Amino acid sequence: MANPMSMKILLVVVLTALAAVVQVTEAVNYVVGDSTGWAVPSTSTFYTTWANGKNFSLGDVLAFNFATGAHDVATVSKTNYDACSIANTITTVTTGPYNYTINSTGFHYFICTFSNGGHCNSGQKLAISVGNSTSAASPGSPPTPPSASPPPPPPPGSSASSLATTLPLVFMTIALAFFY
Ligand SMILES: *[C@@H]1O[C@H](CO)[C@@H](O)[C@H](O)[C@H]1NC(C)=O
Ligand SMILES: *[C@@H]1O[C@H](CO)[C@@H](O)[C@H](O)[C@H]1NC(C)=O
Ligand SMILES: *[C@@H]1O[C@H](CO)[C@@H](O)[C@H](O)[C@H]1NC(C)=O
Ligand SMILES: *[C@@H]1O[C@H](CO)[C@@H](O)[C@H](O)[C@H]1NC(C)=O
Ligand SMILES: [Cu+2]
Repeated sequence: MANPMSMKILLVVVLTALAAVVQVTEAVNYVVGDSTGWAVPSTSTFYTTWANGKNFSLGDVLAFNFATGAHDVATVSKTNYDACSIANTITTVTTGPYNYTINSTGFHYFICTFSNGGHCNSGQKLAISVGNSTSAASPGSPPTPPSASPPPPPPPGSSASSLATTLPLVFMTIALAFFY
């Protein structure tokens, strides 16, 4: 028979673990450039500064706010990012605003291809590093997909929101356990 005290300790441990899981799985929505949006910035280091100190994770969203026809969002290699080369883009999205869901770890490079790379040369370029959110892989091993399927943006009523609704229930249950 478990004594009441150890039951309470167990509940606290479970609750703490649950809170940690909720924090880890919560996707963050980043507005690229904040109020500046996705534009030709006033300083060429603007988007580097914006990205500094941010911890991007799988499932997070980068919201590129721009008007269709004024800018675009191209994903490119590091080489083309550095050179602002618009020749070999990986993907190009011309319709704004655009929500990019981070679906792989490592570096991601974005540029605007307008003005034959002129916007990019003026600083409309973004590089982000996405850390390993899952347990550490062995050093030197090739990057492995962290999960079988990349986390899709949670539609209403899916895991994230259902967790949010079940969590208060968990709290209530624990509160009751303390009273009785
Ligand atoms: C980003 O993650 C690292 C390592 O987990 C941590 O040291 C740092 O404080 C985090 N930065 C922010 C802005 O949360
Ligand atoms: C982008 O995501 C934000 C936050 O989830 C949402 O408010 C906005 O409507 C989305 N925009 C597009 C174009 O999907
Ligand atoms: C990640 O998203 C981009 C843009 O939506 C897409 O082109 C690419 O195929 C995706 N990669 C994976 C591994 O799903
Ligand atoms: C992910 O972890 C591996 C192994 O520890 C490391 O080599 C790699 O640089 C990490 N990637 C990122 C984006 O931190
Ligand atoms: Cu542009």
